[in-house]
Amino acid sequence: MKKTKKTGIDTDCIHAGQEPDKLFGGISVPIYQSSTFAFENAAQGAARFGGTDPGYKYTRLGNPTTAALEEAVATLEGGEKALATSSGMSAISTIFMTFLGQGLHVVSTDSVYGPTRTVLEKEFARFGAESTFVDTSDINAIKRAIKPNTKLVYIETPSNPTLAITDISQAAKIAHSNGAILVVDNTFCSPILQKPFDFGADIVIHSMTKFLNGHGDVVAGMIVFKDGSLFPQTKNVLVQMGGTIDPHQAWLVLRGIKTLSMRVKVAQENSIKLAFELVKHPAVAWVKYPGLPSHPQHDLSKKQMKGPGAMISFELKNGIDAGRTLMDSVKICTLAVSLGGVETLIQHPASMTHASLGAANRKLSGITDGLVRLSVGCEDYEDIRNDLFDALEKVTSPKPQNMEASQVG
Ligand code: LCS
Repeated sequence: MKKTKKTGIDTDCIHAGQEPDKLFGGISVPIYQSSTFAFENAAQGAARFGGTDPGYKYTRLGNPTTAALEEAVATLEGGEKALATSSGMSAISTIFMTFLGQGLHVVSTDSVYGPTRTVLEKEFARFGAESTFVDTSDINAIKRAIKPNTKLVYIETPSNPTLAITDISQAAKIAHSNGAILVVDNTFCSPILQKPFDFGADIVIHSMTKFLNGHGDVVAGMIVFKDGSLFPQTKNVLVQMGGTIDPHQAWLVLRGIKTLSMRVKVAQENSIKLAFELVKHPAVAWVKYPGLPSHPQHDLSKKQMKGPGAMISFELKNGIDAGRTLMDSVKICTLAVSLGGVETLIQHPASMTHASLGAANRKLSGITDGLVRLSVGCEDYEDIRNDLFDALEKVTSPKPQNMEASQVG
């Protein structure tokens, strides 16, 4: 796209980073499926490694298809630079590896995606990094957790799976006034619904496995930087630790992004209708969805999100036994982890995505044993609704709650 003026986000999904190919004019970015790049002569090779020639050298260090994807996502987020990674967890651990270390501290949302917490508590702790997990939807809890050695405030908003919403502006103020940086995992919203840089974030993280790609066929991640200042040190860590993306994977995400805006809007429309119907169902104990006035941060969601999104968490009156019957009875909604794709997925965080946290941490983070998480897709609304409501018909007889999650998902 020859950019003459600022374009809208729907246009950017289709064109940002995606210039027609210079060789033949193909409108789809070519997949440079090459591990290495030939130099014309020894001097050119030396200049590339010396940094005076910006050409490509080796795909772990940079690749044209990957660069197109990085430009696309940086544009969508309103950031200056981006680094694509092999998974969302690779993006997250690269950030921890870059900014934490012996005696350094991170304050994090307690109900983050399970492995984000586990990697800090079990892996980074082995190297002397400290972490404190708090309910960051309570801004005072972040303030209380800050220490002189805090380098990172890490928030996931809305959080997975409790959909708690953290005030990004407030979190940024606290982080900055204590010399720390604010990192926001924007996976649940995508840049279509939330732009953390507009509220003071320094770095945005994505599991591109989710909404950005959206087709359930790729695992990938992205780190986006508001400005260039934190980019070089992070890039060094990423390329040396080796968590970079493969060009074919990068191309699949680029293709997915072309329809990001349409997918998010359809899935969100379905979710709004579903949340308002679910909340009235007699078998349902509660529904957590940012679009419902009953959501504790409903007003904040309207301030910092452009829409309530496509993730719904709910609990049935008869707890996990009823949830299990529901999950075993659906036919169109698929029982699977992951989220943000065109297909509606249903899963049980306590025994699947958040099993690794252990019962005590789950309880502290509000992840109840009966919580069922729905990632609403783009199927016909009536089909999703009827599938779920037919399955809810089977949830009748009350049974005691005796769930003890042990599997790792
Ligand atoms: N951040 C969030 C908010 C996530 O939900 C996930 C994965 C990740 C990061 C990690 O991304 P990955 O490495 O898998 O690309 N969330 C998953 C979930 O809720 N179910 O399965 C994976």
